[in-house]
Amino acid sequence: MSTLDALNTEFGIDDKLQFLEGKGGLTLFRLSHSGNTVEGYLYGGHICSFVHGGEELLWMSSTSFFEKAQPIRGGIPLCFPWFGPSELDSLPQHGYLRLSEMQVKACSCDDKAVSLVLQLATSAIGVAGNFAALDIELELKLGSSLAMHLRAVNSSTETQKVTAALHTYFEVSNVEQVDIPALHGLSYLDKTQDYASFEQVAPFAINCEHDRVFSKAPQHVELLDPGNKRRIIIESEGNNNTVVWNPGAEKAVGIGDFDETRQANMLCIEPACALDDAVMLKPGESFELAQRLWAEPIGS
Ligand code: TA6
Repeated sequence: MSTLDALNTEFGIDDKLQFLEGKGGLTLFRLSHSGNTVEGYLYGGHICSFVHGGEELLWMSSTSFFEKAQPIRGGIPLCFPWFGPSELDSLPQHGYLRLSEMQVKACSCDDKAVSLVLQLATSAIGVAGNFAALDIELELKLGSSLAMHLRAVNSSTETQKVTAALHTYFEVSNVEQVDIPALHGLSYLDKTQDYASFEQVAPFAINCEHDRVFSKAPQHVELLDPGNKRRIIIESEGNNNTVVWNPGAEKAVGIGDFDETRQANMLCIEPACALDDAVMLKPGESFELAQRLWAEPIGS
């Protein structure tokens, strides 16, 4: 029996959960419920599409790699167990989870939602250092919204420092014309200016590279997109920060797997625990970072 057949036999749920061959031969899962659809890869537990109310909410780069050892560009990369560059030079930016094949742990379905739980067992990780002793799990729940919970348990005997982000690439009509009112007036560290601290002015008006780590993260954030006549709602839990990122037109050209022709159509808003807000996980302790996403017509 092929791997796909085995997955479908053990975990498939009629038209609600299927496993298929995705790009680059990677294993794709498709969740469908309440008229909404999510597609993602076991590789990285990486969601690449969320169609809500018939509209795609996520931006994907048409020039993304779909091959092991390379991260997927767009959708929702899971940055874990570190966000940004590693403190150890030899390790990859944004952690090893987005470069690791997850396994299916469980699934279920009722009249409200379909759920899928993926796991990355410690034994599956070939990364040096203490990080190898984290048991990582991603729970996805799709109904009228998409909820995702990234969890980890420190199964080692030493305290581990963890940073993380749900690095969500949203599809927008024009990044210069969208706004995120919940972040107005909040202070942020600007990665493009050596992490100097500033206060966010209103409206956002993103017409150049933005790479901002907001230190007080509201748990309810709305991305207003008048051009698409919609607002995307992001409810998060467990994040100390919110990161806002668009590389700007110039830098986008230099990112090999980034479709620069659609740079103005993306904006990352990322619930995160970053920089000085790292979490110190004692042995046996668990970490959880979560978000729930959905869209509503503007004005409603
Ligand atoms: O979240 C923002 C950020 O950390 C930026 O600094 C930018 O480099 C981006 O993530 C993308 O990182 P990546 O490793 O996926 O190219």
